[in-house]
Amino acid sequence: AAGVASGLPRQVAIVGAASMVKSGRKLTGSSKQREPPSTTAMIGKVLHRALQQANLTVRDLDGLVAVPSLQGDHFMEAHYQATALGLFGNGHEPRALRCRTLDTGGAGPVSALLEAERMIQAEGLECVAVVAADAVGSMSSETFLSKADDIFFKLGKTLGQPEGSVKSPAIPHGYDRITQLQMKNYDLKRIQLQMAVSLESYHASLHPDSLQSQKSNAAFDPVKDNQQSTQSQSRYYSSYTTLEQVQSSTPVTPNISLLECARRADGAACLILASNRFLQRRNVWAPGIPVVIGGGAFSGPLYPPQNPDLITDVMYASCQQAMTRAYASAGNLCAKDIHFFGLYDCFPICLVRAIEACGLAPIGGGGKYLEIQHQRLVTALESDSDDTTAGIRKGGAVESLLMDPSFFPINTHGGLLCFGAPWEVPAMFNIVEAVDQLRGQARGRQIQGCRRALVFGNGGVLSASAVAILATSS
Ligand code: MLC
Repeated sequence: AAGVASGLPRQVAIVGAASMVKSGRKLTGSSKQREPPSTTAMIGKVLHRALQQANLTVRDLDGLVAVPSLQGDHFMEAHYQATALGLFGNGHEPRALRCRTLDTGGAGPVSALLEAERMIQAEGLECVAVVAADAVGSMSSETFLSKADDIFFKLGKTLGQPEGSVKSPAIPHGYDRITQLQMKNYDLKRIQLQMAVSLESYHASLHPDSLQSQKSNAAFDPVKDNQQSTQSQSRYYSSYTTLEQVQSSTPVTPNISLLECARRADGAACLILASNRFLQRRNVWAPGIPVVIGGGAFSGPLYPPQNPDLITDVMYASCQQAMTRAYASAGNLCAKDIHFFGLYDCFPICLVRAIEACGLAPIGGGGKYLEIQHQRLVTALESDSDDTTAGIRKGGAVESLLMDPSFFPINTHGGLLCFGAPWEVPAMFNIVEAVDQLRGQARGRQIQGCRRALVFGNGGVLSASAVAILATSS
C-alpha cells in the first residue's frame, strides 16, 4: 500500500464535511398542521458550514450532487435545492453549476461522492458539493410506514408476487429474510447480531452529536466529569445500550427488534470536493487533507424473494463486489491497510455482511468477530468497574482498549443504529466521521494513526452497494 496515499493520480480532496442530526418531532394529533423541517433549510446550514471549513463560498462551486429525500419528494433534487438556495445566481449573471441527482437508496451518498470525484476528474469541474437531507424523524409512524412500505408493496405487485407476501414493516421484514439465511448458512447467532448494537452504542456514547447522546445529555455533565483528575481526555456523553437492553427490546420481526432498526431521524450532511489544482491555486492545499483514492459499486435485485432458496449469495453479493472493486482501484489494498471503516448498518445483518465483505472477518465469520469485540469491551468495562456515566479512567483498561486501533474500528459515531438515520442521508455520516478520523479531529473517539478509511453505503435490501476509500494526502 506504500505510496497510494499520495493523492495522485486521483487528485480530488475533501475540503469540507459537515452534518446535523435531530430526533425530530413526530407530527401527529394536534401538531398535524405544523410543517416538517425543510430539507432546503437543513442543506443550506450544512453547505455553509462545510464551505466555511475551506474558506470557500457558494460562488466557488461549479457542481452539486444530491440524493432524493422521502420527505421532500422533489423532482430533480439537485436542481430543486440549487434553485431554492439561489445557487444559480440572480438571473442577470447566470452561474455555470452542473447538477446531478443520484438515486441508489442508502448507498446514495457514497455513489454521489464517487460521482463528484468523477465530475472533477473527467469533466474538469473544480469544486463540487455533495448534499443530502431528510426529515423522517418528524414523520408520524403511519406516514413513515406508508411511504416506506409502499415502495416494496408496489414492487411486489409489479413482479406478480402473491398479495401479502411483502409484510409491513416491509424493510425490516426484507432484512429478516437475509438474516434467516445467514443464520442458517453460517451459524450466525441472534445474540451476535444484538452485540452489534451494543458495540455501536458504546461508540455513540463517545460522540456528543449522536441521537443517543442528545437524548440522555440531561443525565450527567461530561464536562464536569472530565474535570476530575482521575479522568482522561475521553469522556462519555451518554450511557451505552447493554446487550441485555437490546435483548429485551420490542420485537419488530422474528429476528429484529426495535433497537436493531435504523434509528429514524431528521438530518443533513454536506461534503465539499475540490481538485488539488484548484486548491493549489487558492493556496489551501496542504499535506494531510483527505483525498479519494478508490471506489467501487455493484447492484442486485431490490428486494429478496419470499422463497429463501432463491436468496442465493450470488444474488446478494453487491457489497462483496463493490468492496473488491474499491480495494483494487485504490492500488490493491486490503482490510489491514484501512484504519477506519464506515460501514452501513441499517440492521445488524447489513453490518455483519459488510464486516465479512471488507475483510475484517472471513465470510461467515462476522458474527464471531462481533462476539470477540463485544467481549473485549465488556472485560475492559468490568475491569474498570465503569458504568459509562463518567469520564474514562486514566491508564485504565477502557482507555487502553480505545487506544488499540484493532478495537472495533467501525462507525465510531454510532452508525444508523445509534447515531441516527435520516433515510438516505446516513452514509454521509459515515463519510463525515471518516473525514474527522483522517483529520485527527475525532477527539475522544480518535483511532490512533488513522490514515486510510473505507466508507460503504447500502441501498434497498442489500441491493445497491457503493464503497469509497479515502486517505490523508502526503
Ligand atoms: C427507534 N428507537 C430507537 C431506535 N429505533 N431507539 C434507540 N435505537 C434505535 N435504533 C426509538 C425511537 O426514537 C422512539 O423513541 C421509539 O423507539 C419508537 O420508534 P419509532 O420509530 O417512533 O416507532 P414506530 O413508529 O412504531 O416504528 C417502529 C418501526 C420503525 C420499527 C416500524 O422504527 C422502522 O421502520 N424503523 C426502520 C427504519 C428503516 O427502515 N429505515 C431504512 C433502513 S433501510 P421515542 O422516545 O421518540 O418514543 C436503508 C437502505 C435504504 O437504510 O436504501 O434505504
